[in-house]
Amino acid sequence: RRLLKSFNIYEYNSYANMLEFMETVARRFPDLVTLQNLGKSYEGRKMNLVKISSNPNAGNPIIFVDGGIHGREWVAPAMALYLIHRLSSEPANRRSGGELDGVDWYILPLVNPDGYEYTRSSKSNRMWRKTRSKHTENDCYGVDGNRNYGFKWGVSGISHDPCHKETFAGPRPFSEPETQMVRNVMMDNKKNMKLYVSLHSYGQYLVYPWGYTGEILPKEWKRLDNMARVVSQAVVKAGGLPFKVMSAGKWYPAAGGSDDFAFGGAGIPYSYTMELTDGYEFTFPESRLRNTLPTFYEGFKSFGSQIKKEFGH
Ligand code: ING
Ligand code: ZN
Repeated sequence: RRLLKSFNIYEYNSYANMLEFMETVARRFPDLVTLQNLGKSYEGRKMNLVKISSNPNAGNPIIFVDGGIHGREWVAPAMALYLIHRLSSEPANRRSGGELDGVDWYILPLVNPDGYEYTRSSKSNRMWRKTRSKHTENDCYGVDGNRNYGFKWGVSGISHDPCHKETFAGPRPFSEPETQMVRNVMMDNKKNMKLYVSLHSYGQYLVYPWGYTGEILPKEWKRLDNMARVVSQAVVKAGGLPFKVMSAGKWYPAAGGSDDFAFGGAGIPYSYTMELTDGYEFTFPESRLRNTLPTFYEGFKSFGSQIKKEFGH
């Protein structure tokens, strides 16, 4: 049954539709879903964190998933919304052994709503990646949100030129309200937060710290690698493509990413960047969402059961 007349979970929705969807889910499942207003994006769009928990006072391990820090990567917020939809709407999830049994899910589906809406406007640029902030007198806009986090900020894979269209790291770490909000969610919940996953596209990679260098790995790299491989197998079993699993910096080094901050700055023990889909670059066809999003959901179920096994009580 459709939650909203104008809403289809297998479409690329507008920011306004996403906000309405979140509010509708929270209203329909008030004992399960709560919204935390984190503040506003640079252009003033409301940012809601969706918390899904069947027992919010139990001190369960928390899984934090965000998506859409890069405007053009449309499949990322679509997947985050689909995750909200599946987790909240299936009564079996609440029962023993279900996805919500002993694990809490915090989901921020669209970290960069300004950039996303910019890519949706016919007058602008479908390939926009950055935020839409302005830090100079000239006509250049935006910061790469995934170069703006304050862990080893600026040491690799970045530009200091505000006019650089892809990887301007910002005038300083956490210059953007959007990255500040994600940092605050991590820091405010670091005691129980055990897993962070940032959704991007494209390439079908599942990568872990460090991103700032390909020369060294965290001493815990093997357990990061193992968890990712189990997730990849679950996606394959559901009919999806396998993930290429490695450290982000071995793929290509870039500093100031959210996954490095989660792991090295906030001390979250498992942290990943997940690059969804392959073969279509940033324009994954809307018609393929219906068959593809469920395969990724099986990956998140695997994350959930692995986190529960290691940290649940
Ligand atoms: N990819 C990430 C990026 O921000 C990444 C992946 C992050 C690689 C950090 C290495 C280090 O470039 C996309 N799709 O944005
Ligand atoms: Zn990205």
